[in-house]
Amino acid sequence: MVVAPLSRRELLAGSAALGGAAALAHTTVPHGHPWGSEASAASGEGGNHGAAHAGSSGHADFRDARTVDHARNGFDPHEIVRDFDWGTTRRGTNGRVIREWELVAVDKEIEVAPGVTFAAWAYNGRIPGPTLRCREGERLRITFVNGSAHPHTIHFHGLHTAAMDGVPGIGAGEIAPGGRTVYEFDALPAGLHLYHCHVRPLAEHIGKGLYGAFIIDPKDGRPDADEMVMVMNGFDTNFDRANEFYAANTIPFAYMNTPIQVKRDELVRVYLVNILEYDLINSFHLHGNLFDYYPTGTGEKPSELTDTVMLCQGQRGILEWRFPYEGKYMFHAHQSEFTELGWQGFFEVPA
Ligand SMILES: [Cu+2]
Repeated sequence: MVVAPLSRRELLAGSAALGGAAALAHTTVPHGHPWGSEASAASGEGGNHGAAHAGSSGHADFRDARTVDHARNGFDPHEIVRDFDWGTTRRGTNGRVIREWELVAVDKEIEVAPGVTFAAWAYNGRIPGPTLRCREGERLRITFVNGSAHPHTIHFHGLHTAAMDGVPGIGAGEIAPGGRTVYEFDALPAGLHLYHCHVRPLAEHIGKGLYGAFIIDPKDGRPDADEMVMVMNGFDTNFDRANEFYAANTIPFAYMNTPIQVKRDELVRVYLVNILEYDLINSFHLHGNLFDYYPTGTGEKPSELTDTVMLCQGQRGILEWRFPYEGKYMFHAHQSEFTELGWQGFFEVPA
């Protein structure tokens, strides 16, 4: 399919003369946002935006309120947000826990916005890949199987030997299509880390979806909380090295369409990772509240009580707070462009 050279700013501004996939993308890009109708005026299409502006309902969405078919994708951001993969464990001869996972890289078409499919590369068929979770001091074994038509690796953040670093030319290096390797190291240090493919061109191998969160719990654990993982990402659907869509956990507006339910006064803990390609920074902003922020999750004391953090690619941190009042509270990137192209959602606190 021939794709018109359409920039995301042109997408935002609106353009009637485009054909093919670009026009399809255009119809799905939101022209409304929760705060008013400025975007409508900017688009030059008057009030012709249907559901996006209907009744100023406080809802941002795709045109005609269409949604992505999560079942067809094989994953749902509402499940991913609370899905932690503890793998399987057994005891080594010295009694130490050995924790194991298998990650398979696949080429897979994913509907990243209603009617917009993207030729993704994905670990275990989902973006982000599984949120790998373990305890400090365990021995970890990750079997990597390359079921993709391209060479890939898994590069983990954290402490390990050079041979286990998952980069080209060192240790097993690039894993060819059909190949496999085992990455093995100790779970150190406790904190919030991540993993991603490290094959060149790096922007393509990350931008196509090969990444996930990697959590090492402290030996004594953390206080009980309603825990979630949010991997901030985006998709360059017209290959101009700029993103057309932004999200936490892949699908734009997913948590606007269906807010994340949380309990009043309960501790909420969000493991936040930024893996966004093509943009220098990303951010997380919470409405009606402030959170304790633990950079990289490695310290016992928060660095800050705030309502906004910014992260460059690969940066991550743990956020903790409680909602003292009922209601719907927005969270989103505080770059307005990212917000309007999908990276926003709601927490809903029932009475
Ligand atoms: Cu790769």
